[in-house]
Amino acid sequence: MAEPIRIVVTGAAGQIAYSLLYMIARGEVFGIDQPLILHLLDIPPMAGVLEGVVMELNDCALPLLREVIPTTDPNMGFKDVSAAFLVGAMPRKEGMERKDLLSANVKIFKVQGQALDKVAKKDVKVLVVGNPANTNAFVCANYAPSIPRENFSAMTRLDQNRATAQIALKLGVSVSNVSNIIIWGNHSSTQYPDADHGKFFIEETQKSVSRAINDESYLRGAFVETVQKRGASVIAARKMSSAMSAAKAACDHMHDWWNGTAPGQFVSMGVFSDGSYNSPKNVIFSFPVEINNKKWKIVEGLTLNDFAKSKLKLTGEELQEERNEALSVLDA
Ligand code: NAX
Repeated sequence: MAEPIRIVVTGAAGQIAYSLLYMIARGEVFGIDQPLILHLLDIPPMAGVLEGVVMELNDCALPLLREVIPTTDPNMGFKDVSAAFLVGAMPRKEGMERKDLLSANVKIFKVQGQALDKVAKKDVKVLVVGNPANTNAFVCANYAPSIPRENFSAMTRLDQNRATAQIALKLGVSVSNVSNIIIWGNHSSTQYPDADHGKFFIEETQKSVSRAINDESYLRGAFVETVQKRGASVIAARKMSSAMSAAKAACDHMHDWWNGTAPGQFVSMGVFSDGSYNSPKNVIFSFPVEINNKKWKIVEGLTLNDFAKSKLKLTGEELQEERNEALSVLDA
């Protein structure tokens, strides 16, 4: 069997991590032949809760799990890790302004970027889940100059999964038959879920999603809104934010990054923008990507209509604003 690799999950005492740790430790991301050492990072007030999580992971008796290391020290949490799930973040509290939330998180992701830079493996793959995910990933990468920028990403896979599930429901097919639904831009309500390039299989024939649905008002209206507001709908119903689905999406994101995408299929990831599709450069923007040998590449050459272009512009502007606010906090 292979040598164990070290994986860190931050926010390890929180609700997403509670599902995520189990999925990772079962082998759903790095494979059923890959032994793991899990690092669980949280903040000092959560040290006791972390102990309980460690007990439960041990009690799962998972064959791949060689060791669990709970810690509240980023330098220990990120030591020699090959992959990092950055889930922990400052939650928005009642009466808190968006600016205050951004400012608190910018500071967290600066510290974590510095620790990654110092002690993680140089080829570490970093997935930021904690919100504002895109801007947090931007900050983290900027404080880890010795790690390539393309190793930092933000999660829009939950949005992609939500969008794919909506399309599958609409078409009355299994979700596994639908692919190439795209999330563009920010993981926020300005994101643009785009089914125009989607494909699905029915009776072993590949078809176009938009041609089969043939309802522009749905694809530009209810579909987009349902996906954009899905997080809020889950909170309204569950009185807690998405956790199981967020954990599954984090696994999907890292799984595809680690193992690659199937020929002709793409997935959405927040990655450093090179200006493709007229997006602003130097922000973490969600694009359709293809992955080979653990390297992602933005899918080029897709045709965007004017509606899509206007949506990309809006979400790009929001990301530039967030980045500039983050930089002003860091400069202060
Ligand atoms: P919880 O509040 O249950 O858990 C967060 C955990 O992070 C807590 O245990 C907290 O102590 C810890 N934490 C805070 N600061 C930390 C630090 N500096 N270092 C290490 N740990 C720290 O939140 P949960 O529901 O698990 O959500 C986690 C984050 O995911 C939130 O920011 C949330 O907004 C974000 N989400 C992002 C999604 C995405 O698609 N990108 C979807 C789901 C989720 O809303």
